[in-house]
Amino acid sequence: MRRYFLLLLLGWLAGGAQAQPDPLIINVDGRRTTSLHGSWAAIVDPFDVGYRTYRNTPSGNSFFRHRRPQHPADRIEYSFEDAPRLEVPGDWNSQRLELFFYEGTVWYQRTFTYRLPADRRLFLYFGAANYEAIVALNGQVLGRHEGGFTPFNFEITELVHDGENDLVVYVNNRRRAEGVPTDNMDWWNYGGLTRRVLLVETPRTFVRDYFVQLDPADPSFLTGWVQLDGPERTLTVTLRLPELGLVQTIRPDTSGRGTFRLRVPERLERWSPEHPRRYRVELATRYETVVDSIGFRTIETRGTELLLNGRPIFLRGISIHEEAPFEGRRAFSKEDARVLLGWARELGCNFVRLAHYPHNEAMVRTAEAMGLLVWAEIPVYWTIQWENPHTLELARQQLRELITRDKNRAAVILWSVANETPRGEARLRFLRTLIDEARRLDPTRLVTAALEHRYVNDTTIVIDDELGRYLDVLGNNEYIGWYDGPPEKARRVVWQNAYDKPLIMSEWGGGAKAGFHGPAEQIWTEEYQARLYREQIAMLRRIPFLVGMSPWILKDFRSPRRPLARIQDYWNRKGVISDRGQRKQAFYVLQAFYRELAQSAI
Ligand code: GCB
Repeated sequence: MRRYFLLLLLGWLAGGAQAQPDPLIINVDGRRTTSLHGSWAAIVDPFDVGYRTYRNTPSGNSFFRHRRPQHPADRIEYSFEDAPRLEVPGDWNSQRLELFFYEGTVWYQRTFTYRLPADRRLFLYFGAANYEAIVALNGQVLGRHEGGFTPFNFEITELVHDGENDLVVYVNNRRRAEGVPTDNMDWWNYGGLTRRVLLVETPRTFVRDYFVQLDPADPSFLTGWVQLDGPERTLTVTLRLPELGLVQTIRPDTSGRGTFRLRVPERLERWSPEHPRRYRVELATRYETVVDSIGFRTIETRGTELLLNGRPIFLRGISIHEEAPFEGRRAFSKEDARVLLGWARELGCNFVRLAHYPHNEAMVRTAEAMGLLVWAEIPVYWTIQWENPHTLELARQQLRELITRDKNRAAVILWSVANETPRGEARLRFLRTLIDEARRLDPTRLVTAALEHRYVNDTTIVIDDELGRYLDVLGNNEYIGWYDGPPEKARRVVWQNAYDKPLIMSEWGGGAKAGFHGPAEQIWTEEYQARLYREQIAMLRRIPFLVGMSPWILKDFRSPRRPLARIQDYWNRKGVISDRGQRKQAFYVLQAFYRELAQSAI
């Protein structure tokens, strides 16, 4: 029934809501943009009256039409003009108490004025909307996007009016069994226009996308491609790296795609955590110059080693959710990123796992500027619908959008395709498709996943998940001392690896309420968590094929799965920093270990 209704709805929207977003424009920071941030009208619509009638048929008075009464007797039972308002960017849960647990529809609306010159194009760009968004401009539906953590854009060149324009966005964050993520996860399902919303103005023909990296096969060369969009697809593009004195002319083919390969001078300084050097990169046509800041490095494996710029590296990491410091809301700003990543630096990290979904672009760019290596991930989490082709397509689309956005970031070394997924044939097929896709889109990085392990006997654990065959780097989550026995169990455990590949312990940890003190045997105390950290560290030191770790987690984060009153109160308390920014004892245990590792690495 539900499906039937959906089909009907999609049909009624006359193709509009079925329409996919246009191909993604990358590096919007390097373009001419207008912010649509600020206060938007927001109608909370738990029963979707904005698009369906009491007979469950599509409503002729959909909110996309944004009608206003013309006569005193006009009955229009909604009003954007008088609706309460929400800040954009921002999740709705943290902005209004009654929306704290809300999962459903909110209709956003605002106006903007614009004058688009005749030779220019205009796009509406969303950093992300969780989970499903349908966008309408001046009463016309542009299309729909599914997936709460990746960007999308629609071209509005032909629809935008000279002067005032009316923008309506339907956002629905209902959890869905067939979705990515599915309906069961350990984080807050923050809904809304959670990231930036921009107008992006371009020339008729413009540089939509590009990839500029060292050639992994021979890093004395820079290779890549540029993708033009528009009528003049064979327009000449000039690639310039002024600090290196490099200039290259690129001649795209009739599909707008042009490739290049050029030798880099000896003096090129590689990007690394110690020296996060980035170069100005310009891509110019006769109509525009797109400027980016790109670092160059190599990443590869050799047996169980991980090599950055040809040298073995140990990843001193921490896992992070995209939640703001000091408060329970989605993070979206540069300032949020600076604080969160600043804490990681204070810990002594050279690596962050941005769990469990693509974080906002400011996080990745700030990590790159600070010299933090990044594990980037899509929300293929726990038990999703492995047999469902729609689910696979969704996962693939999100992976594509993530890689498209971040493929020029030197900080990103790992694409992770899954977290704690159950072994089985259908899952293997599903994830292999994603791994192939990641390699096809980006041959310069390594592919990983956070796996689970198997006890061979009481004390021997083996990582032998068949997915390991297809990954470059193994990730493994383990909770010895929390879900899996007491912390001291770690003393007896021996880890085995079925593959000649490096391992990152992508999660381990336990909960503590900041300020709660007591004996180290007492669960939820800072002392218990610190004890667990000491035991874990002693164990991890003994694993020869270990190349890094990202303990769970930097900061306490909101989760509906954590109802224990007075301790959790809907926060997952495994942070080494509390939701208010207090460092727990475990923070200092980890910091001391990372300082020691950093010293010995010199
Ligand atoms: C896990 C999950 C993570 C959870 C964590 C926990 O294994 O990957 O998302 O939040 O455990 O705290 O239980």
